[in-house]
Amino acid sequence: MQKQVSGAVIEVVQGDITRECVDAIVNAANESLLGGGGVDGAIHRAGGPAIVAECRKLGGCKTGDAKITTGGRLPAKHVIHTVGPRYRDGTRGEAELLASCYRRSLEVALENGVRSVAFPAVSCGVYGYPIPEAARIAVGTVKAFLETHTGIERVRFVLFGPDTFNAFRAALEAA
Ligand code: AR6
Repeated sequence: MQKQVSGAVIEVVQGDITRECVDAIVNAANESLLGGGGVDGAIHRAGGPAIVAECRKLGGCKTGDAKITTGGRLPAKHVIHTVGPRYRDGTRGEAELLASCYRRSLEVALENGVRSVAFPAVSCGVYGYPIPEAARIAVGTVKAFLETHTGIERVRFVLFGPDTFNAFRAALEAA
């Protein structure tokens, strides 16, 4: 499903983000930026060693921030690595940090001429964020960004499983 927002399009699809043909895919990384499991592992496996070689020069990434590298062998030209919060009890600034991941990723995209971006469900795997709330934050933050910035034409949420897909679809319908 998709929605127009200020001349841009937000889409929600189910699939494997490593196969996306967009200017940049976003990685749900950890602060080391040196790889891990989940979508992080899948991106590094599919993109090859050029990605981690660039990551090593970046000196890590704080939670809520984002940094860009090549996409290596991926169909996407770039990978934007963001670090989501680990969900504890919702009182540790998790919502603001998660919103910051989406905002900073789009700022980094704009700075690098990226016009189409695909996001996974940041923090919704190992980091344990409650999925419906994470979906509302993700969609709300992206929509607010597109309403106040020009240059990004397409933002696609690529969700791996039915739970995240349904939650993001509901959040986009409600937005
Ligand atoms: N395409 C799209 N989404 C995917 C894919 C894929 N190929 N593979 C998994 N997902 P997670 P986090 C979904 O755990 O919670 C890593 O080890 C997955 O189903 O990858 O932010 C990092 O190095 C889930 O919905 O990221 C960190 O240490 C979503 O991607 C830590 O995990 C995010 O799940 C980050 O945890």
